[in-house]
Amino acid sequence: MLSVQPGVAVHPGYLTLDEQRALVAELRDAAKAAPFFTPTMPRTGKPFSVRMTNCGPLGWVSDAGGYRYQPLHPETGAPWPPIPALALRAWRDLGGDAREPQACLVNYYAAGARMGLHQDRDEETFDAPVVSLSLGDTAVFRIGGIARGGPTRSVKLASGDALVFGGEARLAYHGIDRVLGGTSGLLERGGRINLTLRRVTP
Ligand code: MD6
Ligand code: FE
Repeated sequence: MLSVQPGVAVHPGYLTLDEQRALVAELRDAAKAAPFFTPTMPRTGKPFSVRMTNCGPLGWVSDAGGYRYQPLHPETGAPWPPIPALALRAWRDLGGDAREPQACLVNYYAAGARMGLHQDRDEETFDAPVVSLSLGDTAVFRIGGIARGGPTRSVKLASGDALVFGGEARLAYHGIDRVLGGTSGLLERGGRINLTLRRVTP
């Protein structure tokens, strides 16, 4: 375990290669039930470069109606598929004593996709940490403090790494600067998948 700053820990190689492959297979099934969609920014309507889907009772979406959690896929109207077993295991291993996760956001980064600095603050409770799993190409993750514009540092997240993000860092600004193409052979078409598990209600 590598402590990045108080509340933020990276667990390099948390998932073995076999587990990473099994999780990708679970996600392939999930994406059949809940296809990846392209979220848009609430005010500008600008599309995200990251494509998303969700698993679990609640899914995070963004469109003209704002950022929110909802129980149904925005395009198919179907409930989200269940959270993959290995993701639930990560939550139980790393999430402390928090209640079961309600949302598992799945982000897909094709070449050139990134995610700007943001806070995760659409949940009704910040008591539980966010547990994140990375699959595929290595990402450059940037993290700062809870005020926008403060100093930041970057950490590389490789395939199989877990990140726990909680405590005094739960509202810290963070984002993905870039994904380093060709650094992993896990995903047939390359790119990166990130799962973030969250508790939404107390
Ligand atoms: C990503 N992750 O790794 C984006 N948020 O692709 C996040 O935005 C994130 O990894 C909160 C906590 C952990 C995360
Ligand atoms: Fe985030």
